[in-house]
Amino acid sequence: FCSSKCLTSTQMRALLASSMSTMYRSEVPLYGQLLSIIASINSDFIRASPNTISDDEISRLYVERHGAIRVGTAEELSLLARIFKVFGMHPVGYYDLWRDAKLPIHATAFRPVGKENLVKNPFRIFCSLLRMDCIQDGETRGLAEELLGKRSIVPERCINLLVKAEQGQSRDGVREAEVKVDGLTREEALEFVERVVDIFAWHKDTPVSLDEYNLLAKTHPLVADIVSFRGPHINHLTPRTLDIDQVQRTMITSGIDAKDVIEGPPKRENEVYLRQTSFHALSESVEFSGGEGGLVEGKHKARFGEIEARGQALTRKGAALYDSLMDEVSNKKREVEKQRGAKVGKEECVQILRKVFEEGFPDSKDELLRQGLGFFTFSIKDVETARDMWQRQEQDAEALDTLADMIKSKALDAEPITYEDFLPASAAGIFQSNLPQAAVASQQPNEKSVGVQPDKVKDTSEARAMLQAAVGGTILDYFALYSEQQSQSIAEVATLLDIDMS
Ligand code: OOG
Ligand code: NI
Repeated sequence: FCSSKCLTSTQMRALLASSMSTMYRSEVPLYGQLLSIIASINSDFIRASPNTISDDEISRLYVERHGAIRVGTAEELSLLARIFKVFGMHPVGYYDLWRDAKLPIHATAFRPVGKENLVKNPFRIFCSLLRMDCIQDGETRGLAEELLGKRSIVPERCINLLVKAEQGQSRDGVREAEVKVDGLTREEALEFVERVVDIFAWHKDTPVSLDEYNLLAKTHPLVADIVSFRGPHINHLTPRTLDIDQVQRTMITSGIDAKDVIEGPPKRENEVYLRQTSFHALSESVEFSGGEGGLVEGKHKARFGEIEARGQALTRKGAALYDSLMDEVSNKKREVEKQRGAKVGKEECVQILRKVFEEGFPDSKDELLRQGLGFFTFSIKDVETARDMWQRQEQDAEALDTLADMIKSKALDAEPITYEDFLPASAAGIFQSNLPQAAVASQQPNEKSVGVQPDKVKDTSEARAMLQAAVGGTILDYFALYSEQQSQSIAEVATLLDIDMS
């Protein structure tokens, strides 16, 4: 009924991202300071090397952000999955952080799918779900279940608007751009965005007492963060930077309490995957219930600011190579520490990482393509040469080699596909660097001190099935999405050259 005046899911996503950013800047002023550091470093970078960044990248530079939230129950996650769908954000990827880092959660990321949607606004939310199966302490579990059972994170008005929006959703449109949210009038859509942002606001008052909070936190600080509050407050937002190494240095020289090292791969000529760093979670005052005047002052640490730099998406083969090199880095560090009997310093960590990747991971477009390590899209530069080379290729030639040869001969151009997802090990590093030290120590086999001592932990496929059911039945596989994008690009080139390249 709302014809041209209703909003598209992309427009709503853009509004969501910018309203969240405004809210977070006022809640966490240090995040605002981080944004201005990034803006000036990005400008310096563009001025110094104006041709290294594409027009698409420039146009989405200041909207490229992600945020993270943590929810307590499958029901909460289900509601949020329905809400994010209205914004064109779909669950992609499964992250088992218990398996990977002994954190009592698992996660998916809600994000736009399809090139056009990503170019227009790539905002995504990393969403963790508490895993009761990872909490052995009965008292903690009981309290957590009671608190979560009592709260409702989405107010009734917001649910009504959601239902209206869903009634207008006639088709799935996961990859389509310009999906109109025609169940809502323009006014209702704007109100919906505002009410959705409210779900993620910070509430300094909590219905739990200090003793209850301490019980939850002793089991695991993440449990306390997830169940003690009225809602799933946004715990960080992440703008993009063109020079993450410079941001890291500037944070340190500006006296910001930054993370020790940048997560992810080292700096490369052809950037791959995702590099991230952050300032540590702030200690914020909280009003616990109880006490004389009805409340007790205390502290809680959860909210921080993060920066990301995205590179090329890796194929399964590239991802396996990345993982094995990361294992090598850990082994090398451990070896050095054992020999020396002391921890390796930040600088040395960076050196080890750089060396292992220099030796083990190709850093030229040609090799990344030829060895099938990274995903690309292709465009034609010289039709005649391209057609000629394709037709002359040997019967049993590898398609990737042919493409690489065509690029060498300037018949084709290849553009790396940007990685739009998350890295389990980096996510674990980000979580851990923002937890109190006692909990970090628990990553070692001795977990007794924090009380997360599961005996009935679900295995990854069981846990995944549970999360998948909660988000509506499908978690998209990001390898499949990138691979689809690459194949589609090859098919388009083939059509233009009027040959069959499949
Ligand atoms: C999420 C941490 C993961 C990332 O960028 O890897 C994450 C959280 O702290 O809730 O956001
Ligand atoms: Ni993050």
